[in-house]
Amino acid sequence: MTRPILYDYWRSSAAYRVRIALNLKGVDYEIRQVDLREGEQKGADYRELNPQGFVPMLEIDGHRLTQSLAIINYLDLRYPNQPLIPAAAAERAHVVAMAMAVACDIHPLNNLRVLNYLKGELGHSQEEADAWYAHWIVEGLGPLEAMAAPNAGKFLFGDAPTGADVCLVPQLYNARRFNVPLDAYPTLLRADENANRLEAFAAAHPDRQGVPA
Ligand SMILES: N[C@@H](CCC(=O)N[C@@H](CS)C(=O)NCC(=O)O)C(=O)O
Repeated sequence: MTRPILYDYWRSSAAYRVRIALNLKGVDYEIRQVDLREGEQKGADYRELNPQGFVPMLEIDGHRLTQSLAIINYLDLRYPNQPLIPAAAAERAHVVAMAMAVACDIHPLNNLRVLNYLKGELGHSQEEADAWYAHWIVEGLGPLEAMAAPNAGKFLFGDAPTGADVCLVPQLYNARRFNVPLDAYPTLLRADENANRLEAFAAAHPDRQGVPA
């Protein structure tokens, strides 16, 4: 069987989610870096493969998959060991809602192209872009803390990692990079700490990708 190929960027939080999921599933995969700083994602060659011009993209089983949540869902069905999305309907909806709170409501406001547009075409300063970043993190993490707390254990839902933790950990990594205070989110911090103790999460960390900053 050919090894899956992950089109990745070491600091991309959406790609970081997929690295974690692949590691949790124990999938042996190959990485191809798409250098976002150099704009490789916008080049015709890459756009032909992924019209959205984003990482991650995963080539697997003869498919070319895009969108991190869709990829995680595929992996969960394809490799049923270590389930990332619970089977029971209400639990499933809860875990997916937490994952989407990060992936759909926080991350898109803070990704590279949005920050570049603010600082470029719209002429905002780095300070204003940082304030924008922190604002949307705080707007998103407060409600996520409240959503998670009642059913959290070691992780955001119970005592095993789910897709919600897979989305949380990269988002908190990003928040720390931008010096956003996180003390107000004890449930999120507990899940993050427990997740980072697992090799599947630790090995997916940007600093472990062997790419110089
Ligand atoms: N919703 C997409 C978001 C993917 C995304 O925004 N990827 C970023 C890196 S984290 C990217 O490729 N950005 C390229 C750019 O902004 O030009 C997913 O979850 O996969």
